[in-house]
Amino acid sequence: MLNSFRLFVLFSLFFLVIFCSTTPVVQDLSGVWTLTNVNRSFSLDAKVPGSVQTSLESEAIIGNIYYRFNDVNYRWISYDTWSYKTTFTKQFESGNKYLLEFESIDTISEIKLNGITIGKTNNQFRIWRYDVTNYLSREGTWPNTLEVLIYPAALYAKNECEKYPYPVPGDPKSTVELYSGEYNRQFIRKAQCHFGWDWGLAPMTVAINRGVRLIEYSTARINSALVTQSCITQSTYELMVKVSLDSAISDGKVIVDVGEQREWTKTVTVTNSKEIEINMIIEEPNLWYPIGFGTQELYKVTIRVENNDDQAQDEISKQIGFRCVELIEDPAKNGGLTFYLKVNGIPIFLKGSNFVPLDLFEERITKERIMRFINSTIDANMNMVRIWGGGIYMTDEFYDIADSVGLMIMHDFQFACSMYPINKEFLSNVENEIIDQITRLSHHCSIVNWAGNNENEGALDWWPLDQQHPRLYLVDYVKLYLDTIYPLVKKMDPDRIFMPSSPSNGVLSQEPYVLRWGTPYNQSFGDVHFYDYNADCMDVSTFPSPRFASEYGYQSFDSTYAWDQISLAEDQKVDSELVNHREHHGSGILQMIEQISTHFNVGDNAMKWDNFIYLTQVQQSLCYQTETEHYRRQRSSEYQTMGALYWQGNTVWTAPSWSSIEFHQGRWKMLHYYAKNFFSDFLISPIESPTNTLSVYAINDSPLKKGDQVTMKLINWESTVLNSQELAIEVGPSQSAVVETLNVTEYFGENGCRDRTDCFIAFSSNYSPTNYFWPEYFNKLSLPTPKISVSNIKLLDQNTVEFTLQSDQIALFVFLQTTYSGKFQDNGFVMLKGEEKVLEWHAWEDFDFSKFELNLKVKDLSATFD
Ligand code: BMA
Repeated sequence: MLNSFRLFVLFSLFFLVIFCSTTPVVQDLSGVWTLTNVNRSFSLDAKVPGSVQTSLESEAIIGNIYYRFNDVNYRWISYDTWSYKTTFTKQFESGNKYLLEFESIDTISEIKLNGITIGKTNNQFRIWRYDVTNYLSREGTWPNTLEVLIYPAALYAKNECEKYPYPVPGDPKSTVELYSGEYNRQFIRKAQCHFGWDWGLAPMTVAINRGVRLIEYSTARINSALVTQSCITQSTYELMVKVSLDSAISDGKVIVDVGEQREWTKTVTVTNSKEIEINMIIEEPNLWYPIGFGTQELYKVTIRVENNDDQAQDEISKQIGFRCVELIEDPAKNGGLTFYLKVNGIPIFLKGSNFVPLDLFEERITKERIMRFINSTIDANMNMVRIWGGGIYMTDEFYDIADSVGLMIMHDFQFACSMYPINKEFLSNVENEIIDQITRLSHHCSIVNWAGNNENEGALDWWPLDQQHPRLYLVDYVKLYLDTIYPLVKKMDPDRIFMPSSPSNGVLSQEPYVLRWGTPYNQSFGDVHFYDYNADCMDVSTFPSPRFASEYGYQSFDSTYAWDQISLAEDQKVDSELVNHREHHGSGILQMIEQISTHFNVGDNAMKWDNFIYLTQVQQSLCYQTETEHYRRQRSSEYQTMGALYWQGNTVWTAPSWSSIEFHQGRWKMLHYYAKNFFSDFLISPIESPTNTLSVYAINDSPLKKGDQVTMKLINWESTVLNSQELAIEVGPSQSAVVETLNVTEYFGENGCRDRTDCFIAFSSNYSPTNYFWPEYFNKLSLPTPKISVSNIKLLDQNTVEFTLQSDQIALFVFLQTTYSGKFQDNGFVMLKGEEKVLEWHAWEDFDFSKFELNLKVKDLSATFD
């Protein structure tokens, strides 16, 4: 009797919960839809989220999009009109409300529900929501038909351009032709690199590229919650939560809880309101630190709406981390102002790369690929990536992972290398985009800033048109970034650093908000982007001495493995039609050849496909090493350089590019292994002055004093150690200091080194990777031809192979590759005669251990000798 009574109570409680629970019900509408083009010559099943291009590829209607010239061959797809259709049933409850949500549509579309147009979209970066209560079928069993018609983006952009009262300078004809790209990108809010870039194809994706859902609710639903923080002191934070409800709540409350154990909580009662602001003071939270400076403490913020009977109406949660990010612009030692970040009071040298979309077909950006990229970034001792303005705002996953590993993000708004229109419609479209993205992203502690755009301030005098009418375009620039975007950031995300552009000189005054105009490449203020392809990249005197180098770089080729996936044997020549088709940077190949010939012997062997590829990677690695170490050595100098983000971490297809990671499987080029070394938190870095003084720097990025024992060895090309010296060094926190100086000529002479072509110096230590001083370029030397053997190949665990390398002569830039994707413990290194090197390789995929040896290729510089 007692038992059945208990059951009865439990049952009643269960139903009470079910029927009283009024929280929104979400129906996921992603899945397989039907895709047709306008004349119905194509009809296929297509995944949503997904693009027309990848759907046609999976149904084998077109071939591999990345193969040979297919970027151009398949451009027709983007000129057709496409219809995505699905049906779904929904038990309609009168009195309830129904909302249809698209996280992103790419780009110009019309949305129809049961034949009626419910909305039109014109911005890939907005979240589109429609109240569809009046358009749903009232009969639960009767299916609703949802259709998204997507129109050609290039035609829309062309039309907008033609309607515009005056020209808006952007990519000229020569550039668009070089990229095999498309025109007028500045007239449409679609990822700007979809139109082609100097490292990328122009896929002109047509897509429902993120989630689609139907939300059913009956009471107050949380439409959005903006969660931001302001650092009052390093241990006191103000958390600001702005909740926007879908409909006014007449009587109820909003509760904000911080932490799993509700360490902090605040409840506000609400009467007849849709917009609710809750500010709370958080005392002494555990802080979030960038990687290398502490742990990443994260807290869950839960925002709950309840009615007066304590019944939940809606609830959402976001993950946050408390940290103080300050941009320090103090008078600098050499005039001008400093420009660096302090996080939680610690000055941080920013080390990293610039990020472009992981894939231009967004549906292919899996969590695994994001993880691989971010892990690769962290593995290479980087603490930051800059999300560049010509791509996309990434999905939440990306920022969640960055938050959890301590990777800082500099974030451009998505405008790049162009002037932009400023008509009413465009500006209001941008406003909504900024509101959507700040609302979605502002709680992420990894994001340290918002920047108005990439290089558009610099672009104010790039073209004849803006040179002729400087005021016209300057006024437009101010209207878009300073009068439209900046006030939104100030209002919505006031504690976040705003940079007008990258690069920029920062601001002259915050109130009123006035930029420090003039060339944004001024080294005494703000950040710079620096490229000089004609100068010798191993001569430090050609580099600037800025406060922060947020872009710099040189090109190289992807591996032969990557090219094998997308080309034929006939394409695999340095001057083939395919290579020229994919080299979008004017004179890029010639510049690589010039740079290589300055430092290496370039004969017939060097120009062979795989050797040339190898040489471009060796050269690229040396260029970035030289330039990055130059910036790092200057952290304590009068220049106070405090950041080096090279261009570019990743890329979007197999082509000559600046990237250190290939598109194909996210494999590391040689540069990425070098980055791991040149970004090491503790680094020994030698540099010779024009008067032959070698200064040996020790760079310590950590906030703790560091002592180390450095072994300095003078070695000749027969691998004889002519002199070996131990240096006991000590470097203060966050400092770069000279720990040893010597006169190269005297030191060589005294130690039996014939001349500069006879020897080099190696520096090894406990905390720094081995680094070298090369007194002469490699084409001046007579180098031995080593034989490198591989032995003791062992499987350490399912994913790790260990093996031993040995060389019978000195071997330079020893580069290991396998057909399997994975990463080596070290690569691109130097081996001395007789030296044994035990290395590990970590697999990223299943592989056949018995074939590992066969698949392991070892190359060194001698392969390029004639
Ligand atoms: C920069 C970037 C990109 C470009 C790169 C290489 O200035 O902002 O626009 O791809 O240079 O040219």
